[in-house]
Amino acid sequence: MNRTTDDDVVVCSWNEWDPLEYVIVGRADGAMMQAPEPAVQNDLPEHGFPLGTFGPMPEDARERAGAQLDALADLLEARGVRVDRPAPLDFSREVSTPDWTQGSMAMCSAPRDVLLTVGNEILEATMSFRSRWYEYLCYRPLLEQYHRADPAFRWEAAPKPRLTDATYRPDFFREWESLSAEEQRQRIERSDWIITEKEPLFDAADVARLGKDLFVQQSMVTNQSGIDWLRRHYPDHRVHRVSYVEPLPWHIDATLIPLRPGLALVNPDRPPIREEHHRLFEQNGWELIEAPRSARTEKMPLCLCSLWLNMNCLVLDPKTVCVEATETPMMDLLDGYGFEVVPVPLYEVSAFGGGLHCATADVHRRGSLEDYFPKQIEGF
Ligand code: DAV
Repeated sequence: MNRTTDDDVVVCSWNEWDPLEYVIVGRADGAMMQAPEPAVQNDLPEHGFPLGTFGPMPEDARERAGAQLDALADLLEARGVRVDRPAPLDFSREVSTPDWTQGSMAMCSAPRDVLLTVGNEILEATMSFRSRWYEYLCYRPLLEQYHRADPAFRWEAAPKPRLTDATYRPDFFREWESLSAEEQRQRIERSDWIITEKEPLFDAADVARLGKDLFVQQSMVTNQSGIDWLRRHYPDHRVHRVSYVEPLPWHIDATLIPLRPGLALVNPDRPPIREEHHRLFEQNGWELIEAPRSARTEKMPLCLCSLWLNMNCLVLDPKTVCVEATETPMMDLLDGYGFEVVPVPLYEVSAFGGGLHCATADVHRRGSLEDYFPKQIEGF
């Protein structure tokens, strides 16, 4: 249904590039290096967090990241985009369910990980870290408000996972380190990661939205069962299960970034496992551009993402794209493709969950549901 003429539309977004009118921008307040849990092993002794330790992110780093997120919100508002912000919890608190107790939560700087907007629906993802189990609460004040304001808004939540020990492969990280390159390669090809198939799991940031086609990456935080759940949840979409040659993948938004109809960025270090991936794009007239390497050679202290965050752009409309302000090679590339490139300083946020795409979640883009891949491939 094309709802874009309704005056009362609050929620609607079908893809990653239609003109952005309303967005959520994350916050760094209270951010924690989360307590150890089966899915996460942080070992950063040189930056104050040796294996097994946790605690508040350093106050000066948190302030710098918070200031960059605030400036991003201001920049978007100055360009006419309406911006909402989440309500942080006390992330230092221990939390529990009947099944487990977790020493702390994490942060709310990456709304993209939690909220999946498809059409007039926002779906709260299951998440797969115990430290992120309650993160959806940061967005509840906003979702309640949208639900009151927009009679067509569909507010959905995926089944909350149990996250018992049966959800994780024991000793995964130790075992991974002990594998030969060839054994690692075989596990990459099988998408054999830390989470089991016990229950459906996905992070919203493992989904790339391209109109009728949703590309969902199987990863350290998204399992096959989660992708099956999404396929049943979106019967009018085509859900493609994808994976790439990448050790320990999490989130598709530093691997495949759609820019406008017919054009997407791909990661030259992470080719797709299945050849059908590129064939599907090519036979529908899409051009795939290999992303240039980051202008940086070193990651921020405490950054758990890769340098490929340079790909993690936020498209404002099919002619305008926000790029991290120091990523000159990426800016030059997109400039060459005719985009107006908006440089946005966001490097400080990289230790707080990601880049421009991670730090935002769509509420409304002006556009309708379109089919950009009319020629499908059987079984992909
Ligand atoms: O390549 O490290 C980071 C994306 C986080 N949302 C990467 C993926």
